[in-house]
Amino acid sequence: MARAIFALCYLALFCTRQALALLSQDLLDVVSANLGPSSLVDQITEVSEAIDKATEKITDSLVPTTAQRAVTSCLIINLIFNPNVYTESSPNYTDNEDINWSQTCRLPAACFIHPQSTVEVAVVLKVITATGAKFSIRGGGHNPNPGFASVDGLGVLLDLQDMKLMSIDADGTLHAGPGHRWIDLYEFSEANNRTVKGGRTIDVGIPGFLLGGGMPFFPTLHGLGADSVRNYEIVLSNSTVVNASHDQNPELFRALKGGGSNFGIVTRFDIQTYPLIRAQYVVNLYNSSDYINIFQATMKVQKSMELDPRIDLYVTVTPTVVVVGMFYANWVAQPPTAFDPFYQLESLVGAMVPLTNGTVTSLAVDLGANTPQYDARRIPTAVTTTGDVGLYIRNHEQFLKSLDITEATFAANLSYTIQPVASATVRVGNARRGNSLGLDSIPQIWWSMVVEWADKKNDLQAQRTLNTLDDNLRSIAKSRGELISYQFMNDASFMQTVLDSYGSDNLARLRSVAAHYDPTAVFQELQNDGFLLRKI
Ligand SMILES: Cc1cc2nc3c(=O)[nH]c(=O)nc-3n(C[C@H](O)[C@H](O)[C@H](O)COP(=O)(O)OP(=O)(O)OC[C@H]3O[C@@H](n4cnc5c(N)ncnc54)[C@H](O)[C@@H]3O)c2cc1C
Ligand SMILES: *[C@@H]1O[C@H](CO)[C@@H](O)[C@H](O)[C@H]1NC(C)=O
Ligand SMILES: *[C@@H]1O[C@H](CO)[C@@H](O)[C@H](O)[C@H]1NC(C)=O
Ligand SMILES: *[C@@H]1O[C@H](CO)[C@@H](O)[C@H](O)[C@H]1NC(C)=O
Ligand SMILES: *[C@@H]1O[C@H](CO)[C@@H](O)[C@H](O)[C@H]1NC(C)=O
Ligand SMILES: *[C@@H]1O[C@H](CO)[C@@H](O)[C@H](O)[C@H]1NC(C)=O
Ligand SMILES: *[C@@H]1O[C@H](CO)[C@@H](O)[C@H](O)[C@H]1NC(C)=O
Ligand SMILES: *[C@@H]1O[C@H](CO)[C@@H](O)[C@H](O)[C@H]1NC(C)=O
Ligand SMILES: CC(=O)N[C@H]1CO[C@H](CO)[C@@H](O)[C@@H]1O
Repeated sequence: MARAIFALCYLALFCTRQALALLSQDLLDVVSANLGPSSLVDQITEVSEAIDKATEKITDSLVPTTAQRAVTSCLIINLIFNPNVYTESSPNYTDNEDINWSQTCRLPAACFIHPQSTVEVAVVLKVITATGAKFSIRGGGHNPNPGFASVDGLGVLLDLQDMKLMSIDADGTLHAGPGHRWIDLYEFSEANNRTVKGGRTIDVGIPGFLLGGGMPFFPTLHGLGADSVRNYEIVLSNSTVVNASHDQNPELFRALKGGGSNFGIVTRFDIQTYPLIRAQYVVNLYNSSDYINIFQATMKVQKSMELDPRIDLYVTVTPTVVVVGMFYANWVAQPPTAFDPFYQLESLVGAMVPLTNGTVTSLAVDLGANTPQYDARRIPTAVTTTGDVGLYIRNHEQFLKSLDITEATFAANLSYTIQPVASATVRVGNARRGNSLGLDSIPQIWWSMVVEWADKKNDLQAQRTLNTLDDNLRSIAKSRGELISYQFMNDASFMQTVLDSYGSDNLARLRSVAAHYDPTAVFQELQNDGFLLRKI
């Protein structure tokens, strides 16, 4: 639709000229509609002539190129928001490129923009929509899919890292800006004797995690990350700011719980916290050759998760060792007997994290401190199944075959994680007015498979390997009647169609919310990439 309007305007040059000639006035309108500070009004007024002159770069060309749109956007935004805009000539430009977990995402945007407030986001978005520039939004930059929270030199990147806000109400509602990483929220909540449901790695960003559903520690206790969000403050495509909660814009509220970046730019999350969780945890390493016994133990703990919501488990399988995180939401004299199947295994080779009484913060910190950190190109894929030892064994046998083939062709690390999700996790979400994910309340496994490699020339090979791992698990599960269509956005690759996996009813609701709140399809057409409705 946005493109259609631009196309019409190419034909009638006058139309474009008229739309853009008013840009500086439009920007002032955005500031006043959002009660922005007078300093911002002054700043725009001061450079209004330059803004309107800059737009000539677009109005003067019959068919502006993608590059012209990006450059013009950057130029106008720089006029207003310097020094929070970084272009190729800025000394900090490469720092901006490198804020990403996977090397594949370190892309050279035409400019990196760091808005300082919601009204600045609204102004920047107005410039982007007026120039028709391609853009991406970045929170913590942990999504490993290239082009999602990164963009090449033909687009602009909105980096929300400076939008840090943290406060907590007497009722335990935490207000958080999108610029935080989970460690900030963990520490702040715990200083207030509360626990927030966030990522299991301290430097994962708040916005991407929550918009994708969010797998926290102890998911059986209070549901997924998104299920604890009470309100989103969001900038819509026409630069209007609204709240989405179960009282205001309830359909948008539901859509944002798992629907990703299809509806707007979230500028604040209001999150329910819980009385402080005392976490007892251990992370053990087992010899991978003992996989049959390890999977039997896994299945037994999964069954216990249905009975005791304080149990949390993850199992990461690598070619040499299996990493088993066993967490319990209470300090108990002895680890619960539910974990005995693992304690009884003879293949224990050591502890990555020894048995500790701590909190979710210390757990996340200890996990990070003991996980090897190194730069790599990485890509994950998400598969969901019901749980069954036979499936785990058959899948592992295929994994070993893929490993052999890969070893003979290129240097890569393959691994996968079994994340058990108890039926109660889904019930919590449903009780909180639902989310977009389309999950059934049954015990299930969210698999995350990862390929990691170093050399850019192996990108395609890595993708093929990942697809093989994904296909194998899917076909084994399907043949056993154990495949669930759901794909967990936070662990999914760009090759997957996540929103489609939520089921046709949910997809239809997401489409209708997008049509209502983004009638000109800015987030579909101008946004560079993502788990977008346009791709389905
Ligand atoms: C080491 C590691 C550990 C992880 N652990 C977990 C875990 O325990 N549980 C879990 O669920 N996931 C986990 N993940 C996955 C992680 O949650 C996702 O990759 C998530 O997208 C990261 O959030 P971010 O803000 O860092 O993302 P970004 O990469 O910044 O953004 C992700 C997506 O969200 C969009 N976006 C970002 N901010 C906004 C906004 N304000 N408004 C609208 N759209 C926005 C981006 O455009 C992009 O499409 C992990 C990832 C890594 C690399
Ligand atoms: C820019 O570089 C300076 C000096 O190296 C550093 O202090 C600052 O944090 C950097 N800013 C960003 C946004 O990377
Ligand atoms: C948190 O709890 C401890 C122990 O009960 C108490 O001493 C402390 O004052 C509490 N802190 C806050 C911020 O409520
Ligand atoms: C959103 O809700 C907050 C808190 O209730 C309120 O202060 C703010 O004005 C609301 N914003 C809009 C745009 O309605
Ligand atoms: C795992 O067991 C195999 C034999 O089954 C042995 O060769 C290997 O060294 C063991 N690995 C570790 C990490 O203990
Ligand atoms: C954890 O706390 C419990 C209860 O206070 C105690 O009995 C147990 O020994 C502690 N465990 C560890 C590993 O510190
Ligand atoms: C594989 O993992 C090891 C650490 O376990 C790391 O040192 C190595 O660089 C990785 N290899 C690739 C190709 O990423
Ligand atoms: C902005 O978009 C929203 C959602 O489509 C709509 O309700 C609102 O009226 C629009 N505001 C303006 C100023 O056009
Ligand atoms: C700027 C920044 O955060 N860069 C990081 C990108 O990711 C690698 C790997 O985790 C880190 O080493 C960099 O510091």
